[in-house]
Amino acid sequence: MKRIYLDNNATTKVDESIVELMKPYLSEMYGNPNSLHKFGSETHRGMSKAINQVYSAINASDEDDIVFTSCATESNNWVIKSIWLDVIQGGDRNHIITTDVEHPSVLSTFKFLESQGVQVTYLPVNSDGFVSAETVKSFVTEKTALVSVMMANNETGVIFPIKEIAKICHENGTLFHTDAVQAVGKIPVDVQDLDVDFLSMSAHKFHGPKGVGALYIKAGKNISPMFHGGSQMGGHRSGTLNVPYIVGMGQAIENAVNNIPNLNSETRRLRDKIEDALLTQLKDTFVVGDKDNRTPNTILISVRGVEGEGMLWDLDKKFGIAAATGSACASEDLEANPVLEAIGAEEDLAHTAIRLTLSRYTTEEDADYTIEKFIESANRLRAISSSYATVQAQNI
Ligand code: C6P
Repeated sequence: MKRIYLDNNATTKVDESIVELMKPYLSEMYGNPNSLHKFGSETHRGMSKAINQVYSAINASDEDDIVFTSCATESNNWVIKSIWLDVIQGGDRNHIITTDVEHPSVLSTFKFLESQGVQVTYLPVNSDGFVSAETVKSFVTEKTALVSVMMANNETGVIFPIKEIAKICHENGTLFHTDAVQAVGKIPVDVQDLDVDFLSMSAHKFHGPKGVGALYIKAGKNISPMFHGGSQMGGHRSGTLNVPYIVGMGQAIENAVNNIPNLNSETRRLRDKIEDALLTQLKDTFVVGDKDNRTPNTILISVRGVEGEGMLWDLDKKFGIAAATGSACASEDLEANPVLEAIGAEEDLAHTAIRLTLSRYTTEEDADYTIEKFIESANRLRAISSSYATVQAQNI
């Protein structure tokens, strides 16, 4: 059976060249980069190169900080909880803002702070899954310590107006963080132009290894460390550095940024091909978000009358196509898709989401096969769906 991987927003295949680059750092080059001997200096060189690669990929300035973490979940938790410690506790700003559609690593952290007495505003999205800068503006006050809005949504790919939101925050003396996990390596990210204070990213979303991420910290915006200890990463995050993974992340981000034009032409063409074919050949379907305002690899499609989990099972077991019903970390709970809920879809419809996410490795043949099998599967499941029979009866 064929195996087609269309779950690239959950994680990506590690580039072969990255695996090769990491290998020596897992065998003969094992020195601690903070050691003063030759073993240390050779791994230190690899580390420094990786830091420079991350700086250039997001156009950070020399005075800014890039701190490697274990993943974006850590980066998000760290920045949000540190602002609580540093700014909110004991200060006169006790309000924070995020959106209804953030990744759980942001939403759950906001929920935790809410349980600790912080006032939280969860911004609604419109029917396109979009949050406008005006919406943010209407909720920011002189009491707002932090706004955290993702750069691109992991379920829909919808891109949020980060530059405008950062400007509104700064006019009010509010700090701004963006979770750019699904943006880095897919669309240009220039931290100086966006003028964000903090930005999270994760290597495994752009063909790097899992278990390594980073937090960008704008010059002068210091936050308390989450891990206290040695002086690694300038004391921002103590603990011996994971050199092989950091080296892998550095090269992966450089490769991904160089590939952005190709992703936005070739991968986007294949994405649009699949999307257009499904929308025209299957009745009662819709895709969330304006095509021109989405990351080029992402489709979140609702197929009325078809349970997302049933469709996933069919695609995977019968046809070897790996898709998702949404975020991988919420895949075991069989809950409705949170983005479809946030855009106001009724209960039945909110269970019909399928996320198809492509990568630079997706081929024309993969796209054609997916179109054929997706339609076959949707039609078969609809034929045995009582809820779709009701929809059809209403349409007569
Ligand atoms: N989203 C998805 O299926 P980690 O794995 O901790 O490095 O990244 C977490 C994370 C944070 N923010 C966003 C926007 C994300 O998409 C993710 C990971 C995957 O959508 C797995 S849950």
